[in-house]
Order: sequence, then C-alpha cells, then structure tokens
Amino acid sequence: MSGLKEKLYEKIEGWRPRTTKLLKEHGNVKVGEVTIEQLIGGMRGIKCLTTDISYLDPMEGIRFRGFTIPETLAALPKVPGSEMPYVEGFYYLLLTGDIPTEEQAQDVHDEFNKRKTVPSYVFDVLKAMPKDAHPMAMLSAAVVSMQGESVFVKKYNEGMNKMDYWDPTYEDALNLLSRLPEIAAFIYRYKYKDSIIAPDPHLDMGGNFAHMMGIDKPYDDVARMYFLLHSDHESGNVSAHTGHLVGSALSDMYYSISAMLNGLAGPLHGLANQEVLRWMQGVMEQMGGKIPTEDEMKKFVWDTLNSGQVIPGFGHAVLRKTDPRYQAQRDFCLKHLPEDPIFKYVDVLYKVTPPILEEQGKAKNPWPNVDAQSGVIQWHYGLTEYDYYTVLFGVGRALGVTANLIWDRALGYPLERPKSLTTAMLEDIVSKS
Ligand code: CMX
Repeated sequence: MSGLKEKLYEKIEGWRPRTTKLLKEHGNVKVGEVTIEQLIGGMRGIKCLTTDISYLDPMEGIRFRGFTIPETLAALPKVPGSEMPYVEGFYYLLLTGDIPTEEQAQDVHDEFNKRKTVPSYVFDVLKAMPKDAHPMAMLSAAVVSMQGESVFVKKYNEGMNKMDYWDPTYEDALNLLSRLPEIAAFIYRYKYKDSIIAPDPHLDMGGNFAHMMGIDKPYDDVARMYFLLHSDHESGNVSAHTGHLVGSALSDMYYSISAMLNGLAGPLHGLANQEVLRWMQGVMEQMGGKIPTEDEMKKFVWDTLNSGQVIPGFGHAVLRKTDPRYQAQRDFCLKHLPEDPIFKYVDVLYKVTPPILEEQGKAKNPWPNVDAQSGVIQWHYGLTEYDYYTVLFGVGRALGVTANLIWDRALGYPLERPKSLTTAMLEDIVSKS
C-alpha cells in the first residue's frame, strides 16, 4: 500500500465513528430551516451537504482543510526552483488533512507517475470528434471514454463489502487524475497547434503539464497555482455537487467526473473565465487596443448590464467579498506581469465594476470571483485560445471532486434524493401560514 493510501485509511478509520455517532445519537437535531425563497431560488444557503475537504466562508473565502490560500501556499513543500507547491502534495493535504513532507509529496508524484499512461483509444475518441467541438466537450468525452477502466466497477461486480468502497474509488481517482494533464494538453495541442508533445516522466504534475502545453517557465508555476486554486470550493457549487450527486448513485469516478465537467462548462460557472476574456476582447476592439479610462470602462459595464447580460467574473452565490482566489492570481500578476495590457484592463474593471453593480442593486455580491483574473495570466503566457480556459479549471476541480468522492464512499454517504413539492403545495403552505 502506498504511503498516501495508508495514511488515508488511518484517517478514515479515525473519522468513521464521528459520522456514525452524529447519525445514530443526534440524527434528529435541526441544523436549519428552508424558506420558499430558497426552495425556488436554487437552494441558496440551505445547509444540506457535508464535506471536510474545504469550507467556504462568505467573508473570508475558501479554506482547504482549514488552511486559507496564503497558508496553503506557504505550508506545502515547493517544487525545487519554483514558487509554487507540488499539486501532488496538495492532493495529499486534501485527502488526509495533513501537510505532507517533501518526501510524502514526492511519493504521491511517484504514485501518479506509475499510473499515468493514457489508453490510446482516448486519443482516437478525441480525433473522431469534430475539431471545432468545445474543449470541455472533448475533455468530458475523453474522461467517460475510460469508464471501462474503473476498478470500482470491477470490484463491485465481484461483490465488494460496502466498507471497502473507498478503496477502488481511490484507485480510480488516482488513475484518472494522473492521466488528466496529458489528456488536457493533448486537446490543446491537437486542436490549436497540430503537434503533440510527449510527457516527461521526471516532472511533477504542473511542470509536466506546462511541458506538454509547450509553454516555458514560469508557466509551470501558473499551472500548479491554477490547479490548486480551482480544486475545491465546498460542495454546493454546480461542478462539485454534480460530481457528488452522480457518484452517490455509485456511478464510478469516470461517470462522475465527466458529469461534473459538464456542469463546469456553463457560463454562470467555470465557463465564466472564457467569457471574461471574450468580453474584454470586445472592449479592446472597440478601444482600438487603448487602455480605457475609468469613465470609458464604466460605459462598457453599463452597456452590458443595460442589454440584460451579466458582467462575467463578478458576483458569487456564497462569497460576499473579493474572492481570495482572485487575489492570489492578482498578486501573481502584480509580481510577474504588472505591465500586461490585459491585466491593466482587468485592473480598471476591478475599480469600476463593484460600485456599478452596487448602484444597479441586483447582485448580492458586487466583487470579482476567481474567473475575473485567471484568463489574463493564461493570455500573457501565450494561451490566447480562451475557449480552452475552462479545461484548466476542470483539471483543477477534479482534485477536489475526486477527494470528496473517496470520502463520500469512506463515510458511507447514501444516494442523494431530496424531496420536491408542487407549486400548489407551496401555495397551500402559504395559505396556512
Ligand atoms: N453581473 C450582472 N448581474 C449580476 C451579476 C453580474 N456579475 N451577478 C449577479 N447578478 C444579478 C443576477 O443575474 C440576478 O439577477 P436577476 O434578479 O435579474 O435574476 C441578481 O443579480 C441576483 O443574483 P445573486 O443572488 O447576486 O447571484 P446568484 O447567486 O444568483 O448567481 C452568479 C451567482 C455567480 C451565477 C452570478 O453572480 C453571475 O451570473 N456572475 C457572472 C458569471 C460568473 O462570473 N460566474 C462565475 C462564478 C464563479 C464560478 O463558479 O466559476
């Protein structure tokens, strides 16, 4: 058994009695109430999911296993010669809750390395798709094409004890995660560059991804930062929730991750990072490349709002302040690309948009989210094909969703099945209240 798996097993054994106790001894304790507004309004704020991988505070932002983003970046072992940590070490943290040593992070890297050969039929599937298919459709298809590889399905069909479900789920998670960077890089190179770069087994996940994309340093650090920042945002967001929901039917990792990617591909969720760049390009064209003044930018923002569209990259269903994932990327931009013209655009947008959204009075959170800043960095390092950006989000998000699915199975979370009511029933409840 690998060091990671051993440590995970130890943690699972320690955790199970807590869940069992809560359920058996305190199952009837109320944690909240549900209003009609929440029921019709996309279930905002209803406390009905459990996860220990991350927690999102509306004012503070995300904590991964109790660590804020700056704390996470500071505590994890760094790839030698880089500013950013091993993604593999970060996965150790997500799975176990412990900060790994350099050696433990390397162990996870070796574990990924052993598993990362992508079956050749995956590339055939991708090549059979229309070349103008959206890269997210390609990624989702590539993932589900590997469903036949599922160790969980094999063990389940052999008749596995429920207590052991987490084990083959872990195997599927590591197999899939270790292959995703090559699949994602293949989609990019095949679709936009017409030449493929073979993986380098000596490099860590972020370094290898940058190598296969054909983009020089410090893009390896960009990849590491990007995968880490996008990994998890507790359980209620569309991608994480979809992965959990599909997995709750005991659909395997490949079905679950393909489904979560389909949710991420919506413009109100992960696709917003592509939308930000598309919107910004429109502004640039109209400005003839000149950086707009604050007054000029205000006009673009109002024009978009008045035409009934949202400002991509702003607002959030939970957050009520600037997203720390935005801030972390902004800090990177200030250090590495302060003179980049698109960064300057984003900066002007950051100054003018929140007051306008406040004045308009609709958005509950006028502040930027993760997607407002991420495309700028990609563009700067030559990745200008912005319909690809959500793929990067997807590779990162797979870290969080797979970690959650392993723990879902370890703690025996059941099939998800909330109850629905009819409109007439709601009217009846109102008439009696
Ligand atoms: N621009 C304009 N209007 C906005 C807005 C924005 N950025 N954010 C919210 N609003 C509007 C909503 O459309 C809604 O309008 P209606 O009452 O007409 O329907 C109103 O403000 C209230 O919405 P809310 O409660 O503040 O926000 P929601 O929880 O419903 O939605 C989100 C959250 C992210 C979908 C929304 O803020 C949005 O559409 N933002 C732009 C898209 C985006 O950046 N998405 C990425 C989010 C991060 C991620 O998941 O990747």
